[in-house]
Amino acid sequence: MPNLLKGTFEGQDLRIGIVVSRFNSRITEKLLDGALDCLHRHGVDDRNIDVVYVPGSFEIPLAAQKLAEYSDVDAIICLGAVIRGDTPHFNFVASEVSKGVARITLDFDLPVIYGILTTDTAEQAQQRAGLKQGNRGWEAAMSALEMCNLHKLLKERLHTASEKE
Ligand code: INI
Repeated sequence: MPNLLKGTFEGQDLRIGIVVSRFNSRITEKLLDGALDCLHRHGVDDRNIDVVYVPGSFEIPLAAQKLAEYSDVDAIICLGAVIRGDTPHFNFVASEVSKGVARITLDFDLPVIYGILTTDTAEQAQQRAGLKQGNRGWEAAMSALEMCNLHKLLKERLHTASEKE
């Protein structure tokens, strides 16, 4: 039987940062509601949650980077909605935000969760923000909880392993 390393979903004692875009706020507020509901249900205290608003998804990486650099959060959840029908530069905004989030998570060795919807229509985004297709904010919060706990576990294991050498 191999050693299984899995993150739990326990939220007690975790500190979480959330960066949420105001662009398409009717959708992103639903994502935020979903994320907060998930964190509360898993034991994260409101005093340990910082919510940072930015104008649009393009600005999410800068705010996430500041949280990663200057706060003591265990994970950051990024929430936004980029809708193809709304913008001729859909590909540009979607690609910049995904590159930014991917860079920060590795540069800061911190779970930074991509909870940004990229859809063709507002209707598709609504479906993924609490209607038929679940709530991407809730799912992003679940990923944050799991990755926080896995990250801590891996750090402990690798630290212990390196001490033995
Ligand atoms: N920002 C979004 O989060 N979603 C969009 O669909 C969107 N559209 O359609 O343009 C959008 N644009 C704003 C962008 O993120 C920046 O805030 C803006 O360009 C200022 O830098």
